[in-house]
Amino acid sequence: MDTIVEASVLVTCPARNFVTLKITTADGVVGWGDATLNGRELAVAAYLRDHVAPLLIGRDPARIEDMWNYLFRGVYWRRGPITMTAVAAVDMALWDIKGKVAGLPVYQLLGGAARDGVRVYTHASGADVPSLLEDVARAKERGFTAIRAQAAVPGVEGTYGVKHGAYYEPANAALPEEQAWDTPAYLRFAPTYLAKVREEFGFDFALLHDVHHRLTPQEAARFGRSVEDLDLFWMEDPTPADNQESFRLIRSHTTTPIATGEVLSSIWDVQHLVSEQLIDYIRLSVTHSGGISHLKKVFALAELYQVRSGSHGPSDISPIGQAAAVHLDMAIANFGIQEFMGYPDLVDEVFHGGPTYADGYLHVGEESGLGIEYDEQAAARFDYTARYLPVARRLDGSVHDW
Ligand code: GCO
Ligand code: MG
Repeated sequence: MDTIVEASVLVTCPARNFVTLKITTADGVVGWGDATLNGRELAVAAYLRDHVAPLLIGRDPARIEDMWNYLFRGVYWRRGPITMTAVAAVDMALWDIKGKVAGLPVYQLLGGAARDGVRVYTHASGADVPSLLEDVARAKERGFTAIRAQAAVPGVEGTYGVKHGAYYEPANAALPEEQAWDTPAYLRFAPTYLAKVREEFGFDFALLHDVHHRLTPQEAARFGRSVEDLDLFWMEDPTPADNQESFRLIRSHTTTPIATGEVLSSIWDVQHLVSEQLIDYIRLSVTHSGGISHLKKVFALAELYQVRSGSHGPSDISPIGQAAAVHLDMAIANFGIQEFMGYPDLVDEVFHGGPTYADGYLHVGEESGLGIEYDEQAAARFDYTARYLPVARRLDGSVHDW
């Protein structure tokens, strides 16, 4: 039996922070796992380094399901984003090792290709409507067949989802920036620019929009109804999913498809949403939801209810997490779409390999394991830099969901 001889936690910041778990076996096989949780990176790093890594030494890397249960059930304290991101990193690294030992890409171990490629959506945004339209045109030129459109609400400085420069990076300050939020202004404005995108570019591509937890169920119902003619692929996170039942009200008033789940991390967080068919797409990511082993079960549950996958894939999930996502996307029956935001150029210096993009799709290669390697020497040049997501306040100064 091969055994785990080393587990180390690596933190780097090539333009943004990433946490990576490296597991090495006695046979010299190395597996990589993504443990990045935006703005809470060091909490996961400490959880892994202080509480998980010592438990891994001497264990059999081949027993992935047993390891998952050991780390989830065995520790008594369970669920939550920090725990589930730490468990995910171990799980991903063990799948990487299993693939490398077998000489097969991970998607083959998950059942093989259920499709030829993984359809992705990218982001288009603008500080005003003309610049949003230019950005949509750029995304179309790059071959994307699915585009998320966001524009800054006039008078609402720092609207979420809008790029400053080439990349959208919301974790932008050493202490959280405070941003104003005005729901009525958003509700008046957003349907008008989504309509302009359709007027300009037609209907032969998927148009997505992220509401980012900004509405009440009743407001979301109104919003969804007001954009029905625009044929959105989805409206994302129309309201927080803390109370899963609140989606029923939205559902009963609009046929605009609903996606949610990027801040959720376990099958129990989505059980009601899925089994009551209150949503259409489930957005849990491999990185934040217990890894490939757990997310595969979430998608299998969703398959029973015709809910499809639509995994979160922002730049705050590392290229290792993104690679793991694409392997899983390749192998499941109820794949919907994968978010693919891309990364700042410096990120390529640390992460080598990974899925390749062509004509609106991501493709994994035939390398064994996850097909991506972490360059420790390059990573060591970039020190962790504190970066926090903003906080939203309504016009009266009270805190709103960001
Ligand atoms: C998305 C998301 C992100 C989040 C970010 C927070 O749909 O891609 O909403 O942009 O805001 O992942 O860390
Ligand atoms: Mg989102």
